[in-house]
Amino acid sequence: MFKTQAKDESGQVSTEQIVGFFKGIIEVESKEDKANYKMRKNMLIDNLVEMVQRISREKTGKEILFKIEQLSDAMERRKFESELRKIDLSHLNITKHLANLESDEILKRSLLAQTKCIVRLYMISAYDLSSRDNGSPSDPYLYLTCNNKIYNERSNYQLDEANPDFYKHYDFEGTFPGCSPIKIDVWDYDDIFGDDLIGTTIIDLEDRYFTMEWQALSQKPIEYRQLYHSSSSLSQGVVKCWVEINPVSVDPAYLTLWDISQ
Ligand SMILES: [Ca+2]
Repeated sequence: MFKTQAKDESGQVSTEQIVGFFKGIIEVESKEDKANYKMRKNMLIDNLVEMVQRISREKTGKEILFKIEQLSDAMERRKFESELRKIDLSHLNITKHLANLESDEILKRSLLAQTKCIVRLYMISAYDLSSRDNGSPSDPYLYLTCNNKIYNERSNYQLDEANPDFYKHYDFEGTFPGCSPIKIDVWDYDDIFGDDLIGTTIIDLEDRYFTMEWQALSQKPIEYRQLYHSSSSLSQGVVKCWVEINPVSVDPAYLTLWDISQ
């Protein structure tokens, strides 16, 4: 590890090496501001919860079993949402508002816990793929990697197609924090001269997992992602896809497996 030596700015011999990068949150604030913020936040949460419980009492005669601390748990969040549906409040995005208000605490808890998740990537289509063949469009296929798991769709390449449809989903396992990004490579199939990479896009999963606003979305947004190749600064095409991340502890009954097959 310390075999190589280099001189630093002061001319001293240094054996320092970069062996990794730190990713984290740094809070700078005054004690007073923090106390005020906490008080205001708790008041908003209490009011919101009280409103929900009042409506629940009126509609069903009982309160919803719910604790704000449970919002960091994806399973509990879904249970709470299904209770809100029963009293016709699902359209108000209450879970999302509560999760936003409580996001600092939820984030702290989820950063301290190791959560094993299923990462589900829905690949819809790609378009405007640049050609890697002389005089004809590429013959594209997907090559997907995440945490050492690989999906190689080489045998499903699509002949002369700059705008291929995929309509398939792919599951990966990952533990948060620490999950690697998903790497989406689109390759051009070529039996004679060898396959060529058309382009790559990388989806950061931790950014999504640790963003409460993203977590609270029951339908994750479709992403249009540009593909890039090291040989050019220009986009080599676009893939259309979306990602879902759910703890393995979540009961599949609470998860929707979207049917995107044609
Ligand atoms: Ca080809």
